[in-house]
Formats: sequence, C-alpha cells, structure tokens
Amino acid sequence: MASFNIVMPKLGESIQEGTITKWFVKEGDTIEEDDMLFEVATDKVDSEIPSPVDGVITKINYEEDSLVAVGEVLAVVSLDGEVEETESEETESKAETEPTTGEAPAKAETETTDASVDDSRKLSNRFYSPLVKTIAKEENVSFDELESIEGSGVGGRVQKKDIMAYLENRGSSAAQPEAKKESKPAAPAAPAVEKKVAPPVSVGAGDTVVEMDRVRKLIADHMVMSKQVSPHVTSVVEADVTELVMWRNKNKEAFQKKYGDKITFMPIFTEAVAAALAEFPMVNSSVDGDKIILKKDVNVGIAVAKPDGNLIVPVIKNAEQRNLVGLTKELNRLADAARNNKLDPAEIQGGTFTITNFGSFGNIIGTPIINQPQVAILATGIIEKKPAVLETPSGDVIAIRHKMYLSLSYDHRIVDGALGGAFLRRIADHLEQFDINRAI
Ligand code: CO6
Repeated sequence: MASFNIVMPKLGESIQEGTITKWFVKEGDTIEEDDMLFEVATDKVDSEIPSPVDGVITKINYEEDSLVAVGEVLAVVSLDGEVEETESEETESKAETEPTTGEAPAKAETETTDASVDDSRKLSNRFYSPLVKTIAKEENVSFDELESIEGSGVGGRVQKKDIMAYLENRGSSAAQPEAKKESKPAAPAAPAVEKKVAPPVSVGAGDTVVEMDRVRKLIADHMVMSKQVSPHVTSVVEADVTELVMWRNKNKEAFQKKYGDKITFMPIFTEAVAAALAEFPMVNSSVDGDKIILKKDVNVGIAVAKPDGNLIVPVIKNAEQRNLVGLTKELNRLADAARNNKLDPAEIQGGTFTITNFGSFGNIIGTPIINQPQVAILATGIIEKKPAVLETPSGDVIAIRHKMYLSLSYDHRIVDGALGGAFLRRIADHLEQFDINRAI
C-alpha cells in the first residue's frame, strides 16, 4: 500500500505544537486534494488544513482536543485506495520506506524523522522541543530526570526556562560530567521554586460555573507566566495632544475619502511608539537567560478586544518603516481580521512591543502586563478635555486642552526607571509635537 503521512504542520516560525480542534474526516473516508482534513488551533489562531493528496484515510492517530507537536503523524492516507489489515507498526514502516511522490506537499508538511523524539515517545507521552533535548544532552540530564521536571508550558510542556531552573537547582548530586562537577563549587541545592496553589473556591447554590474556553486558558497562562518571568514596573506621563486631536478632527473625513480608511488615534500612537523604539533599542528587545537580544525589526503588536470577550495581539511588522497611511491601513486590516477570526498565525507573531488602548473603554490609566518575550508594553488612556495652565508671553492662562495619560509597564531586569521614563517621555513628546498642518 502506498501511503502518505499527514503531519502536524508548522504554522509559524515559533510554533511547536497545535491542538486539533476538529476532524472533518474519519477513517475510511475517501478524500481529494484540497478537501479540508482538520482544524488546528495554535497560540490563539485557528486554521483549517486541506489535504495535499487524494486517497483514503486509513488511520487517524489523534482525537479532537489533542495537543500535538509539529511534525507528528496525525493521519495516514492510502494513496492507492488499499487499506492495510495490520496495525500501526507495519503502517509506519511502510510509510517510511515507501517514497511518497518526492513532490513536496504544499499544504501539510512531510513527516520529519527524529530518532530521539521517537525514542522518548516509547517511554513517555511528553513532547520535548529540540532545544530542551539539546540542553538535556549537553548537561547530561538523564531521561528519568527530564521526565521528573515540571513543565510550565501549554499542557505541562517542559520549556527552556524549566530545564534551566532544574539545572540551577539540581546541585552537585546529579550526574554531571566530571569537568563540570569540578568547575562548580558544591553549593547546596537551592530549594525548588514553591508552586503557588490557589485557595479552594466554594461554589454556592445560586452561583454559576463557567468553563474557560481554550483561548481564555491560554491568556490566563500567559498572564501568570509573564508576571513570574519579569518583574514589572509602571511609569506614567501625561501628554497634551490638543494639536493632534485638532488635526484629526480637521482631516478625518478627507483622509477617509482619499485613502478609503478611517483614521483613529491608534495609528498616530503607533507612529510615535515606532519612532521612540527606533531611538531606544533596549526597549525593543527580549531577554534570553543572561543575554539581551536587541531586535532589528520594530514590530508593534496592538491589543484587540474580540467580540467574544477575548483578546488577541496582531502585529504591525516594521512599523517604523510605514507612514501614517500605511499604519492606518495595516491597523484597520489587522483589527478587522482579529475581530472576525481571520488572522493568520504569522500575523500574531514576531511582535517586539505592544500597545493596548485602555481609552477604548473610557479608562484613563492602566498597568498592563508585558506580552512575553517582549520587555515593555504601553497603555494609552482616553483623550479628554481638561483645564490646563499654559505659560504665555503675557503670563499664565488656563485653557481647555486635550490630554491623555500614557503608562508604560517594563521589565525591570533590563529597563531601569531612567530608561523606561525617558522612553515614555519621548513617546509623549512625539505626540505633543504632532504638526497640526501636516498634509494628508
Ligand atoms: N482616546 C479618545 N478616543 C479614542 C481612544 C482614546 N484613547 N481610543 C479610541 N478612541 C475613539 C476612536 O478615535 C474612535 O472615535 P471616532 O473615530 O471618532 O469614531 C472610537 O473611539 C472607536 O475607536 P476604535 O476602537 O474603533 O478604533 P481604534 O483605532 O481607536 O482602536 C483597537 C482599535 C483595535 C485598539 C480597539 O478597537 C480595541 O480593540 N481596543 C481594546 C483594546 C483592549 O482590549 N485593551 C485592553 C487589553 S488588556 O492589555 C491588556 C495587558 C492587559 C492589561
């Protein structure tokens, strides 16, 4: 039987796994190229995956709701319509030995054979990323030790930080290579990080219990992880944005007429942020262990509230290279796609900084949580008219001005108050210096 393995596709640069949320086919179904096979959900985005081949589905290896690593065989398709009588082992060996057509499938990836993954799977249900396996190998972490590490990733997956924390705590007793044992003083093993257990919640007779959906759980996990990973501090500035409000009021209709897109304040905020990030590269960075990675691209994520109450952060790539028209069009396109569940996985990846507009709910100020692995996030409050003291050549006057608060949460591991404060002030300066006569 000529067979073809349908594998979990890699839906984005940093995506290592996905959840099968729906199968559109079952074993025994005849399928044609481009027929939808299954729906997969990765970090907040759902995609439908079509078949790259014609054939008959002979085996489905994972049920709905399974979290599966990229490259795993999800289903087997018989290309000549023959159905194997025997079970998986034979099917697998045939799939490996029989050439598929040699043609790279366009929609799903071919199976990758990774001996160590296969070996570990014989003993374990857990998936270890290549990075974790490399660290384990280098540090002589046995398979049993690896299995004992508590994972903080989705579905309890062991992440780099988990194995690094384990290595830090494992002390001198573990089976380290001799040279490493000598070079490290035999420090007493640090106590394992205490896992916080939430207090039990009592449910009364009239209370309603609502199950969190998958996205809600992901957001919850991400928020907890972010607070654990980086010590957040928040600084606040007030900006007088009268000129830019007047500019927008004056040009709103003409802008829409000329470019077919509505301009709000968000593209202007984004423009100011992108310019400031280009001037302060340390804020446009990530922390990797003891290293700071200064990102080349300025990719600004925008928190978008979805109609279902969830939140998603599409990314305006290379924001510093776009003009106001380009930023407006990209923001509107991404916000629209986000609200309609039409974002591609790549469109929520690669962010180097995030803006969250609390002003959308009429809030004046907020202390946002950093979107890891970034190191800072800006919250923009509502623009309001306020009485303000202005210094004029003929003395101080009280005038009605448009003002807003900008608050920046930043990772105090690498951004100190002076840097965070200067960066935030620079954003405010860009907004305050907006040219009221700017041409559209
Ligand atoms: N001030 C004054 N007026 C505002 C402001 C502020 N800050 N923000 C929006 N608006 C106005 C805007 O100009 C529009 O006015 P008109 O053009 O005169 O009609 C109007 O409000 C509606 O704006 P809209 O929301 O449609 O578009 P906008 O481009 O401003 O925002 C968006 C796009 C995608 C950011 C927004 O639709 C949205 O989803 N906002 C919610 C973001 C959110 O949920 N943030 C909290 C996330 S939780 O971040 C979080 C880390 C944790 C804490």
